[in-house]
Amino acid sequence: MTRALKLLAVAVAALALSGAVATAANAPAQKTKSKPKEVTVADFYFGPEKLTLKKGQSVNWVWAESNTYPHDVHLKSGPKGLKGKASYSTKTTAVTSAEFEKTFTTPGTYHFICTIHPTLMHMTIVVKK
Ligand SMILES: [Cu+2]
Repeated sequence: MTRALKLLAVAVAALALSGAVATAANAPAQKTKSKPKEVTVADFYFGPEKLTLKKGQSVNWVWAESNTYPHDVHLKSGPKGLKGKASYSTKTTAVTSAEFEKTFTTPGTYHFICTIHPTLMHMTIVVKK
């Protein structure tokens, strides 16, 4: 093995080690919070179109990299007395490279649309008590 190769091997080993340490340090935090459910925002659908959550679970909308049109996530209707309604909608549209995460703490039925393609892109989220 040449000197340069040896140095490279040491650097790779160090990187792998630091990665392992970081993963171990993050593990307890991941246990306390359940992973968000992922919804794909694509031309021209939300996938899946229906989700059932437990109170306190989160949804992460992820814009597909294959998109060629802009989309948003907009709360059309939610449970009665829902507070902070505006926080359930994105403020802008995006084509790709975007995510929107929201935690649901109020039980009930939520209807979401893309305001640009409301007849094609709609989804329902039911939050159980
Ligand atoms: Cu759209």
